Amino acid sequence: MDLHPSLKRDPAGPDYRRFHHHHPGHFYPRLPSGSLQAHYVDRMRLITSLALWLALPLAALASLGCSVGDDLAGAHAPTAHGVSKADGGGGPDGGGGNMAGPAGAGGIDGAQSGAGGSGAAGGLPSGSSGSAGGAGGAGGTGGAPQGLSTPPSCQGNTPGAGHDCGLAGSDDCCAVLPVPGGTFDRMNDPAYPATVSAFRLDKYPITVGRFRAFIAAGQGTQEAPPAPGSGANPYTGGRDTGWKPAWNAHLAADEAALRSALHCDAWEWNTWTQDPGDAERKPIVCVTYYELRAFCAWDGGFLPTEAQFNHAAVGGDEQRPYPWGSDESGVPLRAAYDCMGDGSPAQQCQPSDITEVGLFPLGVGRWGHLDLSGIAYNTTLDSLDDFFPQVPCNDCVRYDEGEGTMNWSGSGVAKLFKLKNDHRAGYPKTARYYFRSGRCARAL
Ligand SMILES: [Ca+2]
Repeated sequence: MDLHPSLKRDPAGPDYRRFHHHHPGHFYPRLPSGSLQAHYVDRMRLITSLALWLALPLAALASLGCSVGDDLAGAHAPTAHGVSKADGGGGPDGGGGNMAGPAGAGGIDGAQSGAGGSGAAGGLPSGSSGSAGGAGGAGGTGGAPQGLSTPPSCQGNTPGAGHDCGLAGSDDCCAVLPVPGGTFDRMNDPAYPATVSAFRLDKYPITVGRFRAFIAAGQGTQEAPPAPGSGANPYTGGRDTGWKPAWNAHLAADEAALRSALHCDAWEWNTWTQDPGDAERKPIVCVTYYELRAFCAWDGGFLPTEAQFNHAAVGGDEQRPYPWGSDESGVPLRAAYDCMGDGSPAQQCQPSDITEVGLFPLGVGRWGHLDLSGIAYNTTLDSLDDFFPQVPCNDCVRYDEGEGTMNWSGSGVAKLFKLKNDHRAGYPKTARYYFRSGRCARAL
């Protein structure tokens, strides 16, 4: 039986501890995923219990049931598509289970119908917790740029690059939210304390629509590389000095080459389409560390350090196990993971499991950011020359010319443990994966 291409490349599955800086291509056996998924087999029961737990108003409950019902209806259909069984645990990102063949777009309908039913469901975040209420407020930033002008990627107000993101389909895809400075324990481990300065972080991963604007501006290739020194993260004690001309060689030769490269996955787990389509609000995947750096430099930002990203994900001194907190009872409603993002049961893996951004407001982080876990890994600035985080860390970054970089958050096919804020994964900087994306950070 044919395996997913990434399984052929890497039978153990690319993951941290598998990629070693000095032995690129060498991977260790993956960790057993245990029986976590056993807790999530009955989505309807979950939905009911979560709704009761939230004590939602009757109207909101009805709305939720409707939208999820659509998800389920949409998700059952794709199971009829050709599905190739890849051994459990062998999933590209630890996902395992069934890896879908090409096509299988049925689940997308489910996701979109879920979003369509969101007019009322938009109230969900404020009903879940105080911090979630902050996310609702953040949606309001769409109408009024905060201080700085709209990032270049959203100035064209095109699909996925305007005000059509999130569950309600009206949030600013380029929303940027402040993250207060503070001291916290990286990976929720007191052995790795860190202090970060206040900064800003994009609410969402970079969408296909925003990356399309980047390409339309003639960017991202050797024909128009970033200016030397641009895109430097200013919260690294001067260690990140921005774009280096030597990196130009890591960019695609021209636009045609870039467009082709963005179809990195032969099984069509790509989100990029040559023409604008149904995936404009999905995260751009198949991008390299260098392309993400170039994008963020053009868009007025820079890649976050892993300390910055983890700070936002754990909610600083709240030390949340997951971005939303510690609750594990309703995770399928908080993040796209384990191939459930399209509403299907666990491990029914389809390209639709790489969902649009912002469809899981119950997974909101302390400061309003969404998708801090799930859908696709967030690439950070840090190089991978040592597994252990740096100590001490005061706006620290591990920054060199190493081949690997550190990534956080798990993906749409990742097991639950990879969504936790103590999980990070190393991948080569120049590699392209359907489960890796990124988001930009910005100065105050
Ligand atoms: Ca699925």
